[in-house]
Amino acid sequence: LNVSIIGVPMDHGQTRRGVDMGPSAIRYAGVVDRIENLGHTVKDEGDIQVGHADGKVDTDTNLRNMTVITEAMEKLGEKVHAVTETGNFPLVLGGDHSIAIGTLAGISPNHENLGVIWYDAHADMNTSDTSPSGNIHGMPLAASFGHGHEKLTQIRGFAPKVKPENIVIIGARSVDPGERELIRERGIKVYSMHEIDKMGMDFVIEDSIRYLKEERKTDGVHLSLDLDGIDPLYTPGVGTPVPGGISYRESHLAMEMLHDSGIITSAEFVEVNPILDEKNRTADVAVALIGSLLGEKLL
Ligand code: DIR
Ligand code: MN
Ligand code: MN
Ligand code: MN
Repeated sequence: LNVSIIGVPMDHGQTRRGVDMGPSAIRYAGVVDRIENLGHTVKDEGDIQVGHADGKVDTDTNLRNMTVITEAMEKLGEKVHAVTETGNFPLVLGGDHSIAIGTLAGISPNHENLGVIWYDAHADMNTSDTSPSGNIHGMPLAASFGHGHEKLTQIRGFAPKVKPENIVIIGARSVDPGERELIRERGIKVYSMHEIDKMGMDFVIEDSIRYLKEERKTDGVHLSLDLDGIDPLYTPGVGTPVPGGISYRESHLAMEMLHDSGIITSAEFVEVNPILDEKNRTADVAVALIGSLLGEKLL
């Protein structure tokens, strides 16, 4: 594999500063060596330029830091698209989860029928109308299937980036009322913590692969992994920790099974905030999981 790393030092999609240092924290934790040691080649493409923002919620749209985010997402979308055109595997490092809007805008045109796995404590399906916070990091999944304010849905001039029925959410345990309604209405497949506890991660991933590959017949799957999907015991350096999450072992199993399936064609790891962390533990977990996703095995 030829892996292209793209950093997105952005914290404007929520209100806790420091997640803009996520790409640095993940690089510091050794992501390049970890991937190269698996026999892949790595090109670090550097960071997308992100402007400054005043933290205000736009009164017309109820979107916080709207302009600076949409500008950065246009740039990220262009960059990710250029990388996919070279045939490299895009690995995007966040940054808060609003960056998924740009990543998917870049990936989507190279697929007829893209699938998405959203590994997260949250559904990230709010809109400017339903959001309790105005924080765009709570909206990227809705925006990507074309739901929400056109400022977010129309990045790179088209919508949707993915069909709602090609999405699988894994690890959800904090879902807002508007999101719950949308999940039902659009038929989004969700494996919440309830299903993970009851059926095990082995079944959940096996069934997600079956669903996306055989039933939905996707021609590539993007993994969007929010580190808050994992239990804050293991990943304390995130802005919105929710207890009762996916374990470290379950997450490695999930990444290993996804690797073996061969369905993953791009990935992003988001919400690493070294300021809220203990000795960069969360970036260390991100790098370990990236290793498993890209083929690391004990034996
Ligand atoms: C909440 C939190 N649902 C919101 N979302 C988070 O602001 O829309 N997503 N933390 O990762
Ligand atoms: Mn998220
Ligand atoms: Mn193209
Ligand atoms: Mn989350």
